[in-house]
Amino acid sequence: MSVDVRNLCHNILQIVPKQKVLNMVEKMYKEEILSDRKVVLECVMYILNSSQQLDYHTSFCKAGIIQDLVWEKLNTGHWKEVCKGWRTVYALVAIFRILNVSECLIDMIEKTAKKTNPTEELPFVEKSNHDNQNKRKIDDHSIQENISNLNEKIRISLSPVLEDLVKMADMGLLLGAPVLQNTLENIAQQITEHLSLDYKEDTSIKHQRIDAQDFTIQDVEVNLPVGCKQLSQILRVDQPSLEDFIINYKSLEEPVILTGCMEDWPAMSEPRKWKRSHLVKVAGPRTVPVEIGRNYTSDQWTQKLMTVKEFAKQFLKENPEEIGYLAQHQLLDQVPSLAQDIIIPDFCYTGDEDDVDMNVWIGPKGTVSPLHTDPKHNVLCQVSGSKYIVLYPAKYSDYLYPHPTPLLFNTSRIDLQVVDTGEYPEFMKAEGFHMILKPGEMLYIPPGVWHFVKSLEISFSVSFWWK
Ligand SMILES: O=C(O)CCC(=O)C(=O)O
Repeated sequence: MSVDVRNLCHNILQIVPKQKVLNMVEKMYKEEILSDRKVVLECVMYILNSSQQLDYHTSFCKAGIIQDLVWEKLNTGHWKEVCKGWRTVYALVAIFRILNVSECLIDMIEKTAKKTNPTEELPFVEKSNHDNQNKRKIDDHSIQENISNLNEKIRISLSPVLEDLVKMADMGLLLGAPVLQNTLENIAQQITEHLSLDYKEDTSIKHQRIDAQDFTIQDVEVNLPVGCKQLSQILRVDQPSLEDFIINYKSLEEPVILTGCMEDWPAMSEPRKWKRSHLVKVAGPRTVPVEIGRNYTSDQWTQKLMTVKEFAKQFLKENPEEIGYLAQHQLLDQVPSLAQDIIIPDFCYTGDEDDVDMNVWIGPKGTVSPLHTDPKHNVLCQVSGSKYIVLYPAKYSDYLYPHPTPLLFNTSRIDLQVVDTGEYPEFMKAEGFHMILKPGEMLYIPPGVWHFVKSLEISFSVSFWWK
């Protein structure tokens, strides 16, 4: 059902009333002992208290100055040493600014509806030819009706403003501390759902191939130098029972490909099939961290924050200029409507804890996760596109030359695509496996098992880690 912009803004104001934000800031102010944060909190209180007197633009800009100042605090020194207090202030100011814009939009829509020519007066709205053709006199006695007409007209043109609000909420979520019970999550989700109603596929970019190509292992396998052990194929089992899985694979820490276990995932078939257009529709305005570069061990590797829409446009195509990987990101927690497309496999509930870490791995052909290990059980589920994967059992760790640095201790120094046996001679003793993981297949990777993963085409995967 279509929600108009004014209703949407009212909903946002109901998620968290301004007074609640003010109460929290006042409480923090009373308890704060650090003098510079006390000054910042005092400024936030001033803006919140005087927001009735200040015009929207002034209070939005003043709050922006404070947010920039706090941003500096968040970006000084190591992230893990950033004080939680600054992160809380950052999130609170983000909420305030979103509420401020929502109030402004409501005011603008209501005032404009009373005027003769609505679009003439809209401060944020670019007038389109279509709007100009549709000029008509607004009857002062039916403001409500005019508001809905107006809403219809400005829905699309206000989209950039609403997208900015989602960005503000996501930045508050990514950099801020959790405050006021999922307020920022709820705001971002509501606006994203609203925007998805107007989603139109971007036809300027070639459509991605939806059907997975039929690769053979000979076409895509890594070329190991003479003297190295041949890679073996890995077993595929169709819909094993939980008992079978536990006895024959999990308890023996044996990797295995599990087939036929994802058939009921909404993400595997229309209308919720995971592909570029669905991702952009459901999560387009959300801000996510994207890994840019060959892989995370290379010198040119970097991370950038961008919206899902920007990521899809720049990287989810057949020949992107560079590789961008939305890797190991908890997108399903960030965008709950996307989580409805997947079903957590029962295998994940065979451990000591019910907590399951879900990460998405989305990128074009050529993304590489270098040979590394993780400490938890994992089922890597391939939703769309195929991946080439090499595994080495944990017992060969000494032959795989882990990096000596604490940050990369779980990653091998060996680049499987160009193995240098002169530098890493012990590698020749390691016996591994390889496979092509196809859409609809899950790979069980036991803890400590080394894995190298390369996408063969545009690929969407989800990993589930559990203890
Ligand atoms: O798919 C990838 O690129 C890597 C997946 C991975 O490393 C994992 O699931 O632990």
